[in-house]
Amino acid sequence: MFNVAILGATGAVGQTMIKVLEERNFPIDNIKFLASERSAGKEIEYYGMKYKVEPVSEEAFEGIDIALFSAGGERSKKWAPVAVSKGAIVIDNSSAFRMENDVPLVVPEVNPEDVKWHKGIIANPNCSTIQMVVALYPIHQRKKIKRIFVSTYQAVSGAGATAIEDLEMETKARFEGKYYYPKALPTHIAFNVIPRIDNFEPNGYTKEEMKMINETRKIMHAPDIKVSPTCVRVPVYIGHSETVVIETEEPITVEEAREILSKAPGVILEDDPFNNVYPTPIEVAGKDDVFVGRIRKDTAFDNGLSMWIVADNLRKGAATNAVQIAELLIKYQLIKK
Ligand code: A2P
Ligand code: 11C
Repeated sequence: MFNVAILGATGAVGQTMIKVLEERNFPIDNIKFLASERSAGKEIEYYGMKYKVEPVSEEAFEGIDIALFSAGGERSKKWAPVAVSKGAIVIDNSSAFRMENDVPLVVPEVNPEDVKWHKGIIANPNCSTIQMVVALYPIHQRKKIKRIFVSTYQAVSGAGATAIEDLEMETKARFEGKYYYPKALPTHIAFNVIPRIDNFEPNGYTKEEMKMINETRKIMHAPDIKVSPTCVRVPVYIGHSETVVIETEEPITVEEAREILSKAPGVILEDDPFNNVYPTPIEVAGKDDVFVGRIRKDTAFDNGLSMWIVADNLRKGAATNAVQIAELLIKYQLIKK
């Protein structure tokens, strides 16, 4: 049994982490819910018991075995070294450490063994990257992928609890003929789509897009794979969707891809377009798997395949993946007690 702390417990991902730990019956001795001063004293229920949220502090990490972080990059940079110095292993959902050479970046269905070389911090990848590599890695193992073209349709919950409120408030305001300007998103989201997630880099790509390039290479151990991403925010509460086109070195048929994906860990194939069967975010929200549909031969490349990938960004894209990493730590006996 382990002592667990969640930093960012009041946030959209933090709340989902609590649910996922409970659902998976994670072996917990003591649990601590940490957030900012603003939330101090708020109550959170876990297994029917009420716990008070504590403001994060150095002492809060005393005796903690596993710390799940989801309070933004700045908080991770500040508190992860503190938690590690107190003996905790940090599983960090932010982008703060993902590309550090001594920090494993792990998707349990793809590179579970990478947890073994951690030095205290293990990074949880970006949500849009996780769902893409869960679906593409099994294909890559059979037919090497050279190139990936991906466009995302990302839910507002990826930008946190305030962005969820933004979608609700702006939609209501529009129906009431009132004006509302989003607080957490860069422009209007109700009845709109936004071709910008995170800040722009000098090369014209956003940080979110660069994460999809760099994280994919690191997780799949495929430094040469080419990724061309465009990331878009859509007025959906939960569930990121992606159109993905791959080019493989060898030809691959639709039947082969379906066969591979029907057996792939963490993947559910929902691909019967003529009977209107394909995944959508509303149906996928609340589930832990990555759903794939619309697999078809791409018309622009000889060895090309197109598909549609959907997953719950708060679950497999964040909380579930983090808890699965914690389960790997137990499986490989990496937690010192
Ligand atoms: P709080 O609710 O006290 O602000 P989201 O991504 O949904 O916006 O959630 C962000 C999470 O990060 C929340 O739990 C939030 O707590 C937490 N957080 C934000 N700022 C800090 C901070 N300075 N110290 C600790 N936790 C923070
Ligand atoms: C979004 N993918 O949907 C982002 C959220 O690097 O962990 C996650 C940002 C990150 O807005």
